[in-house]
Amino acid sequence: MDTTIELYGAQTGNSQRAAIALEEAGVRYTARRLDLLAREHRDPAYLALNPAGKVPTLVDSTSVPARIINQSNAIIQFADASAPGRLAPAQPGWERDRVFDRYFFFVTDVIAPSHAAFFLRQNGLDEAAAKIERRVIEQLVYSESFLTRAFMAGDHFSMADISAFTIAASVREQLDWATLPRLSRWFNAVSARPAVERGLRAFQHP
Ligand SMILES: N[C@@H](CCC(=O)N[C@@H](CS)C(=O)NCC(=O)O)C(=O)O
Repeated sequence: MDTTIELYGAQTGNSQRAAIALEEAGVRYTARRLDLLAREHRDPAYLALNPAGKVPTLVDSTSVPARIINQSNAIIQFADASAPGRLAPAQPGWERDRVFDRYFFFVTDVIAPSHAAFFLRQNGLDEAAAKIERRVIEQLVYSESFLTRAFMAGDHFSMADISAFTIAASVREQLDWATLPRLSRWFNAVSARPAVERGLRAFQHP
C-alpha cells in the first residue's frame, strides 16, 4: 500500500469526487476514512491538516514540504496535473475550455446551491431550501442538453463527469429518468466505470 499520498475523507460527495478524480487519473493514494459522527474531523491532529475541520484533505508527502490540499476541487486539479489528459485534454484549446465550462457549471450552478439548500434545511428554512432544491433539479435536467456525445464535455470522460456524477447520484430519486434518456444512459455508463466504483467505495465502512 502506497502511503505517500493520503486522502482523508468520509462518505460525502466532496470526498467521493476527490477520490474518483485520483482513481480516474491513476494516482496511487491511501484513503484515510474519518468518522464524522465520532467527530474525528475535529481531532487536533486532523485540524493541523485542515483548520476548518472539513473533509476531504489530500496530503502529498512525496514533496518537501508536503503538499496539503483542503478543497475537493483543488484536489481534482491536483489529479489533473498529475496525469495530464486523463481528466481534461492536456493541450489548451476549445475542447479543454468546454471541459472547464461544464465542470464549473456543475460545481457552481448545481453542487454549490445544493449545499446551500442542505444548510437551509438544517436551519429549519424548509421553504427556501425547497426552492433551491427545485433549481438544482432544473439544472440537472438542463444538462441533458450537454450530452450530444458520450460524456458531459464530449467524447471523453473528464472532470465535468466527476462534478456531475455525485450530485446526480445524490438526487437520483427526484429525477424523472424516463424523460431524460441521455442523462440516464450517461449515468449508467459513468456508474459502471471501475475507477468511479473504486472512488465511491474509498470511504465506505470496511
Ligand atoms: N468547499 C469544501 C467543502 C468541504 C465540506 O463542506 N465538507 C463537508 C462534507 S461534504 C464536511 O466536512 N462537513 C463536516 C462538518 O462540517 O462538520 C470542498 O469542496 O472540499
